[in-house]
Amino acid sequence: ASGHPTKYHDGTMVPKYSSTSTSTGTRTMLCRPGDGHTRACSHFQMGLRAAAAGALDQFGAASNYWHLGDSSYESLLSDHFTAVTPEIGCKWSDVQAAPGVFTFSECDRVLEAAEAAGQQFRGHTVMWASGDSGSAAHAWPAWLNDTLSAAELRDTLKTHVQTVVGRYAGRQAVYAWDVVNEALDESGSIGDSLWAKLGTGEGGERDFIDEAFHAARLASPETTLAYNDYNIASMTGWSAAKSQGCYDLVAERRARGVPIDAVGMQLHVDTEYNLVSGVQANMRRLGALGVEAHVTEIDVACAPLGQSCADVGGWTAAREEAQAQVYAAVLAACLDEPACTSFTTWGVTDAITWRRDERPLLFDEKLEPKLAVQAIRDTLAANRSWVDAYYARAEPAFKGADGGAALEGGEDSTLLIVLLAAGIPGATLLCVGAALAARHLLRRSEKVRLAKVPSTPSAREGL
Ligand code: 9MR
Repeated sequence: ASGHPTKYHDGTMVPKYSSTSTSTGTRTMLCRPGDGHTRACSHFQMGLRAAAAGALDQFGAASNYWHLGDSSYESLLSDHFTAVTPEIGCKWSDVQAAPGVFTFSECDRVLEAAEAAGQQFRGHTVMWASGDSGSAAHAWPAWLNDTLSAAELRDTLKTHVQTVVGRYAGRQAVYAWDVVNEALDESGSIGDSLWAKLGTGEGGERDFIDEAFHAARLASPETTLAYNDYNIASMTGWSAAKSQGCYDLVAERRARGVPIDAVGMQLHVDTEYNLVSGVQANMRRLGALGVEAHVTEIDVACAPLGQSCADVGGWTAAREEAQAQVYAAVLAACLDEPACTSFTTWGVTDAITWRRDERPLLFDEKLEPKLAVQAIRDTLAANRSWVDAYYARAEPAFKGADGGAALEGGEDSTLLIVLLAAGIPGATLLCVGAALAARHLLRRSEKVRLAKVPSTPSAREGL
């Protein structure tokens, strides 16, 4: 696109995608009914947007304002997604790079493009809790440091939240804000950060999380307010402790009247991810708390974080298929849980992503659809073959007779995973048998479904 930077913040080059020639000129092939069939077109016939519209409140993608104005990129965004989240542009360092000086042009640009395309918008992210992760460095202006006293920090936080959330209050397209991002450490405790200066919330004083959510609610009473984090999605397996910490953080604060409406599960995962049943169980327990679960940043890399495709034997057909299965399984979990209303991928194309060597998104570097597009289309159309394949491959113990993804309890899977990890074959077999028998009984009994959680706070209060 004309005018967009050629380098990322870290100095690496912004990759270029190339367009496919069609009879209508040079434009990336977007398949619609009646188009001539190429490899890409045989994957799908029309945009995912229409298929997703009735199934979810939002089927979104992170949008990068650098690339707005590029017609191929914009077409992909608007043909396939009902909502966007600004990947950059609305973060602290973007909107208040200098103390008291607010600049909203980049954030506005993403919102205005979404409005023009008839899409919804998720504000991301009002504040970043920890300053220690690599990506957070970009979102954390240098002036926000511990030379500020506790009182100054509290004022700074309240002013920032109210100014940012307040600016967009009443804009129809804005369905939610990620108010606090990444406050928990891997053990599930609130991590160490500058904000600790505001106290721990004991003795009636508000900690930074309380303060941020109260300020956001005050600024925009109708917006759904979310706590957003990574490694909190599954309540089983290696993320169980952090997921529990997130649940406790939300439950305890809601009990005190802190307005947290939703939990954003980032879901930066890879093709070997095998905890989707635990994600679904977590969505259910959050729903029981009256909280929405949003899949906010899913991407499924070919390799674990820090590795590239080359490190794991290259990008193969099997990888692409496994990727499609993981997308389908998480989407199915979301579709099956009334608490899960929103599903957002962290970008659109492998050409524009923070995991540039790992091919994590739905469209490839030439903006052509990958198998994951077909998997999502099929799953939205209630064809669960990709989901069945995921469970058969990644979580065989939980593959139901109908291939469904439902897991009726988290505890037994945690035990199973522990036993598997401990390598106790006899106990594992017994446990698999018990889990299958329990599933059979549960499936026969009447399933109590949660009432659909309304999407606006006022509607929720009316319940
Ligand atoms: O993908 C985003 C990348 O382009 C930015 O440089 C970085 C810092 O602003 O943030 C990345 O997005 C992060 C998101 O805001 C929060 N969750 C983790 C995402 C990946 O690091």
